[in-house]
Amino acid sequence: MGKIVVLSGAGLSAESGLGTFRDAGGIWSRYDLNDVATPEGFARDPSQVHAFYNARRANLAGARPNAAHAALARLQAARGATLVTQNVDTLLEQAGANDVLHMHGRLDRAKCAACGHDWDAPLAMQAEDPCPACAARATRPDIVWFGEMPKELDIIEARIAAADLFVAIGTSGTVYPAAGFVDMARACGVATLELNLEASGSVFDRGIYGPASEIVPAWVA
Ligand code: BV8
Repeated sequence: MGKIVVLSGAGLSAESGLGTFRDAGGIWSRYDLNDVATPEGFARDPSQVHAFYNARRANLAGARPNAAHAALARLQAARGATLVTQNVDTLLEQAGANDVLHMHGRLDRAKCAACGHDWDAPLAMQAEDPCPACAARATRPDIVWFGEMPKELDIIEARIAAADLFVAIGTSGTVYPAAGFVDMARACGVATLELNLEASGSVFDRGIYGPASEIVPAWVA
């Protein structure tokens, strides 16, 4: 198994209690993503967006990595795997992983909407918090919202093109450009594998299905 690139989604952290987005009862069934995960929603009502992410930051504070996070940290230590995640939680880091490519940002980081400065987020954040660099009262979560450019795309796409195996774990393959990574891998002749609770509908060479905390350690072993 030469160079491996792993893309993870909310299913990786589901068994740590962080919830997913599009499963029954998921986050998007309780919140309108246009209100809490778009720049327009933030401009309309920054307090509502901060309340949404403050609640998720509090949820994360009580969560622990599960066996799947630990297995991916081991895979990275043993094989130098590139860990890309759509998740904004830090459970992979808490399990010992390094250099995780958070393409949708991170809950533990804040950003100034005025000057772009970013810093470690407090547990509860509000828009009136002054930016440490320019003092503007334009604090926002350092999260990639719909319509915003994902982070680290160049390095992610270069790693996928040069990989021997692309693995997607716990993602519904709904959100682009992440959902298109498997097609890019296949176009580059890279083998593809899906690990999920059930088939997402995207086309992979192979699939292993079951709860991440069981199938990921078994696959990594
Ligand atoms: C952009 C914020 C411009 C963080 C999120 C084509 C190309 C480019 C863009 C688009 C395009 N078509 C449409 C677009 C626009 C849009 C988009 O994709 N819309 C969709 C809805 C159609 N994309 C964007 O706006 C992106 N930006 O386009 O910029 C651009 C881009 C490239 C080049 C030039 C210009 C921005 C996307 C990021 C938006 N931010 N969230 C946050 O609040 O968390 S997206 C949101 O969905 C989350 O970040 C989440 O990570 C992401 C994906 O969801 P999943 O992780 O897959 O979770 P989901 O609930 O859907 O599925 C869970 C899965 O787990 C299921 O498969 C389930 O079976 C499985 N599971 C459950 N339990 C378990 C399990 N598996 C294993 N074990 C278990 N126990």
